[in-house]
Amino acid sequence: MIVSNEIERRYKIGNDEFQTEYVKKGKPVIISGVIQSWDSFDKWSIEYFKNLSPQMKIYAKKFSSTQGIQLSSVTIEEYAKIINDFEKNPHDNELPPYCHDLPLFSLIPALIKDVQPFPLDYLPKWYHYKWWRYCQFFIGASKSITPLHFDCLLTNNIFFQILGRKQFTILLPEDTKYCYRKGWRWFLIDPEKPDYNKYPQYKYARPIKFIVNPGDILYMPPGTLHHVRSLDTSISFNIDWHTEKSVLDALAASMRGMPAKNSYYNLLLLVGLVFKIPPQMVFNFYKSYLNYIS
Ligand SMILES: O=C(O)CCC(=O)C(=O)O
Ligand SMILES: [Fe+2]
Repeated sequence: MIVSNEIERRYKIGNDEFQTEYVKKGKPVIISGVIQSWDSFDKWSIEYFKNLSPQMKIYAKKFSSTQGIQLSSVTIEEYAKIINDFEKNPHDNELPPYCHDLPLFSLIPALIKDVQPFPLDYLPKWYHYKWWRYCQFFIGASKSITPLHFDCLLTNNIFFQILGRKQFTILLPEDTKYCYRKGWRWFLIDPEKPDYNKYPQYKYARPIKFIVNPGDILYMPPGTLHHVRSLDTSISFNIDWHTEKSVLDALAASMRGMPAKNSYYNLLLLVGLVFKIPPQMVFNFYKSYLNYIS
C-alpha cells in the first residue's frame, strides 16, 4: 500500500463506505460529525466522574523506559486532586499517573446514556449486545503519554475523543520492522525524538502524525503502531473489535510470538464471530481480558 503521511479526515460517512474504504483496506481514518450530539461533550470531566463515584478505586499507570509499567491504585477523588494539582502547574519532570484501559462503562453504567446514539453500525453484529463491555477509557492530565505499541489482540480500534486533544503518531503494520520491538506489543522507538544512532532502521519508517479533537472518531486497523500524547486534560475511550478476517489473522500471529493468553482471548472471539456462539456465552470467559491488557 502507498503510505501517505497524512491521515484522511471524513465527515459523517456511513457504514458501507467505512467498511469498504477503511476496514477492508486496512486504512486509518478520522471521522467527524457522527458523535457531536452526545451529552458526554457537555457533561464529562474528571470532576463529574468524581461526583458520581468519589470512593471508587481505579488503577493508574506510570510508563517508564527503565522500570516498565508501574501500577498504582487510587480513588477517583484522589485521582481528580492529582490531576487538578498538576494542571495548575504543568511540567515535564514528573508526570502524574495515567488512568489507562479502564472499563468505566462497566464500573459506572450511568455513563452509557451519555454516548447515544452510539454508532453500532460500524461494528459487527456480534458486538451489538452490551457493546460497552468491550470499551476501555483513557483519563489523564495534559502531557500524559502512551508509548509506541499496537493493541495486543491485533484488533481493530475505534477511538472516541471526548475531552481535550491528543497528538497521535501512528505507523502502519508494514513499518513494524523499523521500530525495534520489545516483547509482544511495545517498541523502543520514541517517535517524538527518534534516536537514529541507536535505531538506524527507523529512518525507513513512515510515521503519520495528527491531532485528534473532541468529537473525532479515529479508526486504526489491526496492528497499527500508535504513540499518544495528551495535549490537554483528556477523556477518551475506545472499542477494540475483530472482524471474521482480523480474528483469523490474529490467530495466525500465534505462530509469530503472540503470547498464549492473547491467543486464548482471540480463540473466544473466533468462537463468537465465526462459529456464531452468542456473546452472552462467550463474554463470561472473555471478561478477565479487560483487566489483563497492559
Ligand atoms: O489514548 C491513549 O493514550 C492511548 C490509546 C490507545 O492506546 C488505544 O486506544 O489503544
Ligand atoms: Fe493502544
